[in-house]
Amino acid sequence: MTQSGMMQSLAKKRIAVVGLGLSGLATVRFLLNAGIRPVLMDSRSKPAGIEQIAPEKVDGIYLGELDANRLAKMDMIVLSPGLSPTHPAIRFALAQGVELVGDVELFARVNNKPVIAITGSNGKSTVTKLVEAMLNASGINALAAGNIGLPVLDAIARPGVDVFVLELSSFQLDTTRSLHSIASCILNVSADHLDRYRDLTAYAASKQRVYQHTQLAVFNLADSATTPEQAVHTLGISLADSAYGIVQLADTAWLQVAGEPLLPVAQMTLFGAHNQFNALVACALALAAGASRDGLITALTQFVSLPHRCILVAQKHGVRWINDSKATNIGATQAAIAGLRPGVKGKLILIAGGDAKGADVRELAPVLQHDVQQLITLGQDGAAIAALKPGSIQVKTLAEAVKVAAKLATSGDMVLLSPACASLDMFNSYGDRGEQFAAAVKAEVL
Ligand code: UMA
Ligand code: ADP
Repeated sequence: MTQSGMMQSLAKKRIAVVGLGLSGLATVRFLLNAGIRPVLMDSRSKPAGIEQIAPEKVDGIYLGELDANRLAKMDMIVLSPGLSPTHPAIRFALAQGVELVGDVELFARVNNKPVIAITGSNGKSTVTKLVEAMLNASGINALAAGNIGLPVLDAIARPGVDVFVLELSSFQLDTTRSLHSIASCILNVSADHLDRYRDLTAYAASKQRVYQHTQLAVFNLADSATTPEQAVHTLGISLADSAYGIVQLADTAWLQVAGEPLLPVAQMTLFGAHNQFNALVACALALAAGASRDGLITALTQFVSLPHRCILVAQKHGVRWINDSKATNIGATQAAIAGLRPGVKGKLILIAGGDAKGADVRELAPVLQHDVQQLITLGQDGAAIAALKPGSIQVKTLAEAVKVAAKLATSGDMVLLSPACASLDMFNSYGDRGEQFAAAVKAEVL
C-alpha cells in the first residue's frame, strides 16, 4: 500500500493511543497531522507532557485505570512500550478483535526510506550512534531514532533523511510486524526485563522479531540466542573471527572489516573488548547501507562516548571515579568491569543496586568475587547483591555510597557506579542517577 493509501486506511479507524510518554505524544502529533482524532489514555493520573495536548483536538483523554470496555470499542490500539500487552484491559480489547500496534509498527507502515535496525540487551545505543556517525561521515544523511530517545514518529517527520538507524527495545519489537530493514542485528541476549517476560527464552524470542523482513541479519557468533531463526542472508561476528574480528599485524591489534584490516584498535576512541565488538557490528551494518571505509574510520576515531556509560567524572588523589549508570542489567556491569579492571592498579570499589527487574543477581557472584575488592550497595535489590560478597556495605542513598567510597579509596583505586539494575526505585531515570552521582562525587572529593 502507498503512504497515502496507508494514511487513508488509518483515517477510517477508531484509534486509541495508550500511554502518553515520549512515544505516545509523538504518535498523537503524527495522527493529528494526518487529520486523525485519536482517543488518548494513560494509566497514570497526571502523565508529564499531557499539557502539550489540546483536548479539543482529540476524541477524549482518559487518565487513571485503563477502561477495558472503552478500549474494546476501538479498531486499533497504539500501545506505548512502557505498558505491557498483557495488561488485562489490553488483553480484553485484543480478545474482542481490536488490532494492537506500537509506534514503530505505524512508522514501518508509512516509511519508504532504508532502515538499519539494532537490538540486544547491551550496546544498542553505542552501535546505533556509531552507525549513524559512520553513514554521516560517508556523506549519507542518517538519523538515529527509537529507543535511543527520538520517537520514530517524530523522526519520520524530519526532512532530508536518507537512512533511519533504529535502536529497538524488545518492548517495541513486541508490537512491530511490518518493519523492513536493509540490515539488522541482535547484539547479545542477557537477563533483562524479566519482570515483564516469562523467562529468558520469551525475551530472546521478542528480540528475534528484528530479523523479520531483513535483507542482512548480523549476529553475535559468541551468543547463540542471537542466531537468526530465519533470514536469507546472515553475517556472524565475533572478535575471534577472520572476516570481521581482531587481527594481529606486526604486534598491533587491528579491527578487521570485510576481510581487510581497517584500523589499529588503539586508534578507536571507545575502549574495552565489548566496544571492539560493537565497532565491528556497526561497520557491517553501515557498509550494508552504503558507508565508505573512510567513513567508518572517521567515526571510530572521533566518536564521543555517550553519557553515563563508563565516563570519568573525577580524578583526585590518584582515585578515578567512573559513572556507568547506564548499566541497568547484569550483562552491562559484567562488560564494564571486564573492560575497566585490567587498567586498575589498586582496588575496584563497585557501587551497585537498584531494581534488578526480576533478574537472578547471583549471576554477578563470580565478577564480584574475582574483580571487585569492595562492594557498596543501595536500592530495593541492594541487600540481595550485598549478600554475594562478604564485607559489603549497604547504604540508603547514593550520596552516602559516595561518602563511604571516598573513605575507603586510596591512590590507584577506582570507584565505579555500575548498578546492574534499573534506577526507577530511587531516581527518575538512569540519567538522573548518573547526574546525582557526579554531583555527589564533585561535592565530596573536588
Ligand atoms: N507508563 C505508565 N502508564 C502508561 C504509560 C506509561 O505507568 O499509561 C509508565 C511506564 O511503565 C514507564 C514510563 O511510564 O515506566 C514511560 O513509559 P512510556 O511507554 O510512556 O515511555 P516513553 O516515554 O514513550 O519512552 C519510550 C521508551 N521507554 C520505554 O520503553 C519504557 C524510551 O526508552 C524511548 O527512548 C522512547 O520511547 C522513544 O522511542 C527508554 C527506556 O527506558 C530509554 N527503554 C527501555 C530500556 O532501554 O531498557 C526499554
Ligand atoms: P543499551 O542501549 O543497549 O543500553 P549502551 O550502548 O547504552 O547499551 O551501553 C550500556 C552499557 O552496556 C555500557 O555502559 C556497557 O557497560 C555495556 N555494554 C555496551 N556494549 C556492550 C556489549 N556489546 N556487550 C555487553 N555489554 C555492553
